[in-house]
Amino acid sequence: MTDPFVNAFREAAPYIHYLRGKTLVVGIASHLLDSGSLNALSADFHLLAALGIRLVLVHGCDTQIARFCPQNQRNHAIYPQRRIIDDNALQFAKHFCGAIQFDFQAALSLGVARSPQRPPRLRLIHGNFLSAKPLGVHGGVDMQWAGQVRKVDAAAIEDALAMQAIVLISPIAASLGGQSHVLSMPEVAAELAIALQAEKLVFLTQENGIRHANGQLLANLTAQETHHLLSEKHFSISEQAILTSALHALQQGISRVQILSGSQNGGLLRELFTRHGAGTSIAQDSFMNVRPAHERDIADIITLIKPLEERGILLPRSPEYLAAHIHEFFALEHDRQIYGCVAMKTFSDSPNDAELACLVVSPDARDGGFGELLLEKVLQHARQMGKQRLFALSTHTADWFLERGFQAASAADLPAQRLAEYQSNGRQSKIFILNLNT
Ligand code: 1C4
Repeated sequence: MTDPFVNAFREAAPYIHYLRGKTLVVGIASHLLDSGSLNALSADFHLLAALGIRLVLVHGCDTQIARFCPQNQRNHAIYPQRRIIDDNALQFAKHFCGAIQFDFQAALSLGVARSPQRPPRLRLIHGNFLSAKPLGVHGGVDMQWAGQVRKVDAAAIEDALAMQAIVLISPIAASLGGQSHVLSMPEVAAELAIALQAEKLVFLTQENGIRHANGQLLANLTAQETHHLLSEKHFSISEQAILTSALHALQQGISRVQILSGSQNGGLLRELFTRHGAGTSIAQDSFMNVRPAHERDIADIITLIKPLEERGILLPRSPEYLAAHIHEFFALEHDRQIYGCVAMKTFSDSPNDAELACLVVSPDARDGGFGELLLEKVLQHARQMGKQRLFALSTHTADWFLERGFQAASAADLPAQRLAEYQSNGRQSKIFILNLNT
């Protein structure tokens, strides 16, 4: 039996490799700054930085303003998700943001002190990386010192990241009129991710992720599903603000937004370095994607098919064969990992026929409809190419094909080229045909 630590570490390896040198923007909800989560989070930030991940952290201050300046209410009819910031609230926000920078410095130093092999000192850089503009007057109500992001100085942040520093950004920035404005943390995080073309935008919140109105935690959402959920209006103000900014970031080309608990120990690590992640992941499109396979997928395809070849379920395919025929393959991909494949073979002696071959879904992704998704892709491709019959040969999966409309057939139905191979390999596979004209 393999040690669970060894398994977990091996599972993390491709993610570590993939995230090295990539930029991660992490929005930290203001609730977490009160809850004592900062030390645990900072230890994880330390680890991420040590793994070569470029970190930009943005914290909120909304909970603290609400507590210390209760007169600064929100008025959603006037400006959704934002509160008016008067002089008093602005002063408070400046004090709070100043103090929290020192708390971050202290928490990051703790991570260093705890390590027996003292790692190099981590730099934390904070600066005027943003400019702001006032929200203005809405419906006759002046939002006062509440502002929004005007510009992100991406070049300056890049310079700081190039020094292997963690960049910490507070939700206050100056306008060109020389006034400070309090910004929304989710908006700042999204604008930073867009300006830096970050690999991921992560929101650390008090909740475990996004829940359906019935309480069910939603692990994966598309942008369209998120729009729909937002219209159901069962979210808190902070969740609405995060989801709205997440959608904006996705629209502007960020491929993935993750929302997870910042108070659950190690949640961020689980999200970044395990297959199943933690919390809610939002992407522009569906999570499992079937696309044409490329040469760079060959190693992953070999890992998938080898055990099945050894058990006689699939025909043996050498790396050379795969390299020569990779254009016939489709890969099932999620988060840049290959979870399945299928090939569509054609026959020069029988131009109306195609064969669905090398169909595999990784054991940890089975029974999720992905086999069906791969089949759909081949059907679509075969129809586009004007094929009239699709074959499949199988030793173990007869019912799977019969349940999907294939008919049992005989060797006499095979194209001559395929018949010759069938007779020579002696596998006595069952033969199935789907008529594509019906
Ligand atoms: N028989 C019947 N039903 C099966 C099944 C099986 N062997 N395996 C899974 N199912 C059922 C599940 O019970 C589930 O049923 P339910 O709960 O919905 O009632 C349903 O299928 C799940 O469907 P899905 O769409 O979620 O399917 P996935 O689990 O995503 O994937 C695979 C289904 C069969 C692809 C998956 O189980 C798998 O990878 N199995 C191991 C590989 C395998 O058997 N592949 C089929 C190959 S046939 C070969 C070649 O090399 O070209 C051999 C050629 C020759 O000459 O012999 C092929 C085509 O690759 N041929």
